[in-house]
Amino acid sequence: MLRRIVIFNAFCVFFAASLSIVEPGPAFPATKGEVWPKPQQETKEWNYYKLTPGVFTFTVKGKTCDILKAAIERYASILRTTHHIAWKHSKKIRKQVEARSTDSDPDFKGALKELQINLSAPCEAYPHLEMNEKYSLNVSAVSKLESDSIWGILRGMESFAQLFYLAKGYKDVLINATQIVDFPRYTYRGLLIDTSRHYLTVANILRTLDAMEMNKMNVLHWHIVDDQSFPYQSEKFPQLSLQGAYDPSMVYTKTNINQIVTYARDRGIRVLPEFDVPGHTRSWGVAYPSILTKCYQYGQVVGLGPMNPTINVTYKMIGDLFREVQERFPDKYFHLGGDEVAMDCWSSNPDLIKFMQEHNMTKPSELHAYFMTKVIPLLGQKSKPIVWQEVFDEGVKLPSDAIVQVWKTVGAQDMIPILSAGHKLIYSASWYLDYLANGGDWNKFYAADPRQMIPKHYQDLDLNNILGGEACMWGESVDDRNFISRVWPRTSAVAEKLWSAEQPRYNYYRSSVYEVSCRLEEQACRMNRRGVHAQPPNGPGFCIA
Ligand code: CP6
Repeated sequence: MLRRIVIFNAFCVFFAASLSIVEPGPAFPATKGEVWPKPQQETKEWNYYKLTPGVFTFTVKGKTCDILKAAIERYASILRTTHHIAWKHSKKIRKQVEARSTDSDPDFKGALKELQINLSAPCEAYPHLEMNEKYSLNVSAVSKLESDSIWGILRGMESFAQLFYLAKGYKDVLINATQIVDFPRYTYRGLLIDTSRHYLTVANILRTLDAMEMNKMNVLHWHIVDDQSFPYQSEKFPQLSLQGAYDPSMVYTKTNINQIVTYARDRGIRVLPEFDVPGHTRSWGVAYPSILTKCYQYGQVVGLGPMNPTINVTYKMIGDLFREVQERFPDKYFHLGGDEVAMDCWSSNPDLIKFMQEHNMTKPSELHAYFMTKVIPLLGQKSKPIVWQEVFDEGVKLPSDAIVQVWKTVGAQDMIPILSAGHKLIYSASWYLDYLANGGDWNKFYAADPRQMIPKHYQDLDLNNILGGEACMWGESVDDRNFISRVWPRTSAVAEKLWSAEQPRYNYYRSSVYEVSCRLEEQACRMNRRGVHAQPPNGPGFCIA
């Protein structure tokens, strides 16, 4: 026992001696009023203004619509809340800290009067892949926000809200004179949620959309069903969720989906449904076992596997269900999955072996190609397909407007053949949120920039076909309780890589890491102020929320 204590103490002495000296205070002090993700072009002045509720107003100078009206309500409320947090805090500390005064400060330019919003084109009904998100913002006593698109106005209003900061020691909410011209580096900036492995409540999905808006992300990829449960409530096939959901309460009704899609649209976020076929479909088979393949071992049926690609009922059901799903989700794209098909089950089934022989197929991946080739046309004119990379890798002839999502290999390797074939792609291999490293662990996400990964000598590839990327929060290890803090602010790192200007190859030891850390510290605190309980990104620190 004694020896153990001696060894333990020796360790402590060793670490104390090898660590640098610890200074008091936060590891990375939060910035004040820095916009996350960082704007493309920005200049800030020393001059600043004060937010006074009752004085400040939003005014509409150009076109308007319901989306803009809702946004004004929303951001007016956010500013009131920010002011209230400062006021509450100043009450708490007024005995200890002498409030600093702005009275004799030459940089103080008085009350902020208004934000004039000038939208020059009519609103679009829904956000879409090619939407314009560019805006310019000029903060002064009378501030101006301009854009050719409602989506740009939304991004600009978020930036405007983020420029406000709480001044330490006094109750004021301040904003510096600032000029911003801003637009995204990538058009597709997504987050995947998985509501099959664990059910997420509608309230939590709406909160996630709030968080995405705060980070200028624009696609919620909803991996709604999978092997473990079928929470999508279908009108045409009610048995799917009646039998396939974890619990009768754990379903998404037509009304729920409508609410989520509208809430997302109001924030310039697309909702991309995924119904993963032919693999990851075990939950479909609780009510409809006949559409799945019987897997054999030693001549015995041992269970059900992927969908049965050889029978018409499979395609009939997929077609009917997808037409219903297309009515509920207005997006022009539909994610068909196509990943991780258990082909060993297919090649164990005597009926499928016979089918392959009759169709001159030599390997089960040809069955996969056959299946996808039959499913893609079921989407009709209403939507275009997105598929996981296996579908491309296994040689399916994809329509030229299909998008391929890369998830298997970190780096350029899997992207190059897809780009060479002229397809558009979405990259997610570096952004698996279910991989946890130590501490805040956002740094490894921040190091990835998909266009930067392609070696320079691939000059003839069109890097604009890398539309963007997606952080993936697979549901095995997260439920309704830990979901938000697992996703945020780690996903904020992905959001900045996808929005902001290209940065030199990121190196953990560069001094810019410090600057980014301090800005992320502020962003995480800001999210908490607005009701998104993001975890601390950087170790020791504090947040007044
Ligand atoms: N579920 C589905 C998953 C995964 C995929 N598809 C997955 C695979 C590997 C890792 C994480 C998630 N859980 N339907 C692959 C796209 Cl490491």
